[in-house]
Amino acid sequence: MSDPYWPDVECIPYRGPDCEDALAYHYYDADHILLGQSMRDHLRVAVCYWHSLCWPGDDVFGDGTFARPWHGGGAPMELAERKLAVAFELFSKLDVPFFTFHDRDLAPEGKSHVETRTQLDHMLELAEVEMARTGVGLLWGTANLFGHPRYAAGAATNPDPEVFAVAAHQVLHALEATHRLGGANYVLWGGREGYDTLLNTDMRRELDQLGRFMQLVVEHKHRIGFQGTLLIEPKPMEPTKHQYDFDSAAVHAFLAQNGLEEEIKLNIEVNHATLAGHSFQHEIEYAIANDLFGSVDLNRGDPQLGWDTDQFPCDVGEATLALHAILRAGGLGSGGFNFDAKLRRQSIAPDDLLHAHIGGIDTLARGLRSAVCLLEDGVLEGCTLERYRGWEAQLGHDILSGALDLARLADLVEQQGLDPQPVSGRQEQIENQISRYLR
Ligand code: XUL
Ligand code: CO
Repeated sequence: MSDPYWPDVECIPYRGPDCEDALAYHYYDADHILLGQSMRDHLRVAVCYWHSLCWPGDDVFGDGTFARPWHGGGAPMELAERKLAVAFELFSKLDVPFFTFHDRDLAPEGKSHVETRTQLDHMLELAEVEMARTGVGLLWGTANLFGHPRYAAGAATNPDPEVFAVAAHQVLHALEATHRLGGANYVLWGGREGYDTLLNTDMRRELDQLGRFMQLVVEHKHRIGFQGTLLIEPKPMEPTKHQYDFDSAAVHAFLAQNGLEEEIKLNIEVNHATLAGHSFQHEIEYAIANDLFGSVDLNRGDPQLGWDTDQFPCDVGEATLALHAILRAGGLGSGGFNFDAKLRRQSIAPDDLLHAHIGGIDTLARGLRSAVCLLEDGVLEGCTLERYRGWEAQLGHDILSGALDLARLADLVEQQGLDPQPVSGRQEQIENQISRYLR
């Protein structure tokens, strides 16, 4: 057992909004019941392994700034074991129910495929012990199909079928690892499934390869009896110029084309929505409207920077609207809220990692409290129902049921002298109302 990284910190308690202690939750009261369910079960918070434990704080211009003791000064597997101990110290001190990981976060790649698999197996054994000891569960696992140079031209969409095969080997083991740890979901993020230039890209071929890859994953999921949900995480670009999983709508079309709509749902990330030119709420609403909602990565971007800054969330209004939509649709199901979020490079003190998560989780908790109040008072339901009321009457029914064709509809307009009048959309009034509900 290595030394604790935060020796002076106990489990972060809930202290309420008036407490001055920064190492406490001010809004996230895990056992507090809202709409018949605890905040813990409503939010299903997860901490991610890769940014919080693995990332050294480097960027395209500079080296790592964090100097974590488990990042150097030992053999790779020894460091992986130290990292695992700190990871579970972090998860349990934050009192979160879940974590998320890529295969390579847990165990480094070995000199051969067999060694890689053996190393992952060893770390899974240790992770099982830590999960049993702390009660922390796995929200989802995934495979890193973008870091290794072999994936520079994509994994499933690579022009070389041998790369496809190696990616398949990797996903098989990451999926089985997720199954072994009792994961609630398995995520596929197509970080390099796209192109840098169209000049040498056969788009049709690459999309077919991606479709085949997903079918293989679905088949294997059923073969091993994994009950979790498969999720694709849309992102429009970065690292490549264009990624095929551009946004929820693009993934929807891809799933429909490959007969996978019943098999794969979506993991929606706030800043991926922004990068695609949408709001987070749009992506959530699109997924729900098409029965594709799965889970959320809650990290945000920066309004001035056009890349994926992966910042911890701090916008209560945004969290409120997302939670309102999710609650109205029946809740998260097997999904959760994952903090796929990075500290800023200057946040080098060990407790910065705690403050970042506390702030993010409290933002989410405030969003939940506000969304529950909005729902209980039916604020948005009321005005939305009113807006579409005409569709409940005879004309609306006849249009949608197919009772009227285009010609009969046109006749009816003349016969009845229809003269619909514009009505106010009342946007500002609704915005004011929402702002009064923010807790
Ligand atoms: C990258 C991203 C990934 C996925 C998992 O932008 O969000 O970390 O969440 O591979
Ligand atoms: Co993500």
